Amino acid sequence: MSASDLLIVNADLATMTGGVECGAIRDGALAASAAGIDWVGARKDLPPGLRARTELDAKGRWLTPGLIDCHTHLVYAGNRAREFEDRLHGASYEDIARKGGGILATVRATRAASEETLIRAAIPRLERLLDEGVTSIEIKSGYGLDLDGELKMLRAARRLGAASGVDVRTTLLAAHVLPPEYAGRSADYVTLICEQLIPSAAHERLADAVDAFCERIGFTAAETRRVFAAARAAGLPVKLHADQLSDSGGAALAAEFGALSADHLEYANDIGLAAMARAGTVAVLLPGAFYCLRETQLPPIARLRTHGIPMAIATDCNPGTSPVTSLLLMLNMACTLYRLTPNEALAGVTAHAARALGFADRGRLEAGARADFVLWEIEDPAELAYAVGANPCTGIVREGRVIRWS
Ligand code: DI6
Ligand code: FE
Repeated sequence: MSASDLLIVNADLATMTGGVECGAIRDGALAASAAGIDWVGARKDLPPGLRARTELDAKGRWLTPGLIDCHTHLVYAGNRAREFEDRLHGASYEDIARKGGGILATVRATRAASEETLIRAAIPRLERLLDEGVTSIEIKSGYGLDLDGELKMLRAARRLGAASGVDVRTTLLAAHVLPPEYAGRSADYVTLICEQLIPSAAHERLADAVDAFCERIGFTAAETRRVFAAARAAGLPVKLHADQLSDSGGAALAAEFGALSADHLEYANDIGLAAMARAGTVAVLLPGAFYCLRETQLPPIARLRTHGIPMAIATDCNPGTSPVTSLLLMLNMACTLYRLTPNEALAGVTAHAARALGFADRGRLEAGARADFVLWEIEDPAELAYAVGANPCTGIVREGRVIRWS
């Protein structure tokens, strides 16, 4: 066996490779290089010939895969604190949207901002997520809604990844809301998405996937189908904001196009869930939006379990429904609000979040996986979901490089 860059010993490993209790290996060891994890197992089974340039003592603490935030709208300008106050006084999210506020308020601010301004605004949000051990993140467009604006957002997202060292996956969400200049002409806007925005984003390699908001205040199922057909023609996988505020048939539509994920799903129907199970579509749960909207319709957790649909959890970081920059807080909310088990919650930000982004190489501690992992000052992995406002992240390794270790 050739030498690894890094050997971590004296760690309890939450491998997330299935089974009960997060695939735990007590008193484990892990060898890794920039190219990936070379070996994982119990320390007593370490191959005698295994050598590493650097050895790190985890001092009995827990090591998990790097966390993956698989649904964010991290890049945007401005904020919607006033709208938050309006909602507290009784205005609904949909009322505000119909009056030209909501997503469109952020569209105005984002269109007016330069790429640099968008990056500068997003950095503190990104840093808060990285500080909690996020090593891969998805970032959507959707506040530009024209060629320049959408590509500007995607470029800002790509540059954030390059500057921060975190792996960014970009998603084109041009079908977020109808831009004002297309009022009454939604078919024309969908044509723009299909004939210009998707092909341009694909050609410039700025988008890794395509998403849509299939909803009364977003796009109809028929319009979403057109967008997805164009994504398929461009060779891009799809995801869907599905059944968040009403049953729009989103779950079934996502499954029909073999979507990587269907997200939110509060109002999803059982036919849609069965179709998702057959298609292997991941359910992404977004408890931050549920909480901020004071939603009372719970996503169908029991039925997701019955169907064996993998559940991922993400922040949905956005200025309207989820101004959230803590993935650990989402673990807590997924347990407290949705009654996920702490183990399900941890799988939701590791193994299942990886699947929601189409990654086969991460979210688990296993040989061959990307060398992204996090060390936690905890005695039990359940603490990651249990504590509110704590950040026990004490070590971060990204692609085999030690970013933090104390
Ligand atoms: N659903 C959401 O939760 C976000 N977008 C969407 O389609 C909200 C975006 C916003 O309000 O700015
Ligand atoms: Fe969202």
